[in-house]
Amino acid sequence: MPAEVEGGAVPASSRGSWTTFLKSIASFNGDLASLTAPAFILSSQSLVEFSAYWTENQELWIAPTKEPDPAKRALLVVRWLINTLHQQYCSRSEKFGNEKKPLNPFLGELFLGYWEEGNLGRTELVSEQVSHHPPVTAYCITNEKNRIQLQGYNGQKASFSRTIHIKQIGHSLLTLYPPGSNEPESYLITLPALHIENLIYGAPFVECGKYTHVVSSSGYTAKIDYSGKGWLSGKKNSFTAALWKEGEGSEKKPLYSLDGQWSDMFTIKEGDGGKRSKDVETVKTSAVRLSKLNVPPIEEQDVMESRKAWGHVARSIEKGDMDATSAFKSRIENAQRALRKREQDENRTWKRVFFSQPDDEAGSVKSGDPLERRFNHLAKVATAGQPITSAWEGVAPEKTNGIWRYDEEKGKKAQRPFHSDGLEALGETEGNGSAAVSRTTTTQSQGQQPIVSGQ
Ligand code: HC3
Repeated sequence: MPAEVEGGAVPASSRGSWTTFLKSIASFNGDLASLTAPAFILSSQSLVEFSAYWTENQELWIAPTKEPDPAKRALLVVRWLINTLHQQYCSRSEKFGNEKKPLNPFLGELFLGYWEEGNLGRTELVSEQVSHHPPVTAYCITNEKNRIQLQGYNGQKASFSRTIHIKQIGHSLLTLYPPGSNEPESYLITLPALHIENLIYGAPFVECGKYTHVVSSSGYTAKIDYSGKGWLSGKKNSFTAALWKEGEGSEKKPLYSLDGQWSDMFTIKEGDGGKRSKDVETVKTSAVRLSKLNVPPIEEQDVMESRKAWGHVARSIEKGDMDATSAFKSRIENAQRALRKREQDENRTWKRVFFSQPDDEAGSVKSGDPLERRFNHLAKVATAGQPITSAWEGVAPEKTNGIWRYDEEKGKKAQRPFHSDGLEALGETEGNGSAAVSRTTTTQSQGQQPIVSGQ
């Protein structure tokens, strides 16, 4: 069957279940976790792993730390970010449009790893599911050698109108030190809206919508505007972007303009990108060198670490055994429900291993910390001077169960086993222990150290 007819890209044996799935999403409640998708569209990877996509392009991520000129440095940040979109939103489905439904992380799920590249040094990744209702993932990625850190958190709110639309709630904060400086520079990065394209044909891919703001404490601001393929014209994953200095330029009078496809090629030009603008660089995002993330071997992982915890489920999905998939998933879900009930009865809450909310007494993050002060300033620029109310989805605490920050004190203390009741949290007992997923690699990584204390 040609791919352009309804369900045309779906294996013949699954077309019925695809039609049923399409009907069910027309009335779903906005909670992505509640979508029951057919077996062939299930991924064995949990969303908690997606945090790694931010900096698989290690060289591009670290490049701004070597650039003394603040405008060029801000441009390098934007160049890294646009390349990151390729990893985040299409690296899983580039060829055939087969974006799958990831596993929904359970509260406390962890994904830890590191990249280590010759002279780039070691970059540690910590990703933790900090909230289940609503689902929120927090992450922190640090390279101490180059004094750069990216941290953030995100949740998703979905709705249906002709296709699945996803609002991303949360933000990311990049902090680095310009060469030779001890003054940190931060960049607030807002998250784009998303929608799923090609759903009807059974070959889904992600398209970005609306815009992303990048606001720097050095005074530079960038806006990336997304567009996609329309009925008659346009190319998928298209964008235009402008970078300017607040008070000296504007979106219409930028220092640099960028345009192209974030999944393919884009061009950086000086000025407004008009005919007389000089090309600075053309970048092919799919050709960018990616670094390999090292994840501890399964036998060294804690029970709450993603690939260990989902081992049975992942293998059942890979084998196409739906009964086993549901049974193993239910075991985790039931154990989680029982644990939440017990916590409620005992008037206690789940302890997050690496992240805290500002001023939470169980953590060391304070709303007066320098990073929080820089964040508040940048958020005001991003919201055009409006007070940062909960209406702004870059922060909306009631939709993400709070604001989440990497807690350096917790990070220093964190070590396996991360929770005394980890086995119970997953419904694991002697004899039904967890199993490995095949995607394993090298040695152990620990909690992160601060790149510079007090930032
Ligand atoms: C929408 C999405 C889940 C969320 C994924 C997020 C927003 C997670 C945070 C990362 O930093 C960026 C990111 C990338 C991809 C997003 C996923 C794409 C598809 C998935 C849906 C829940 C799947 C919908 C089901 C189906 C069958 C259409 O694929």
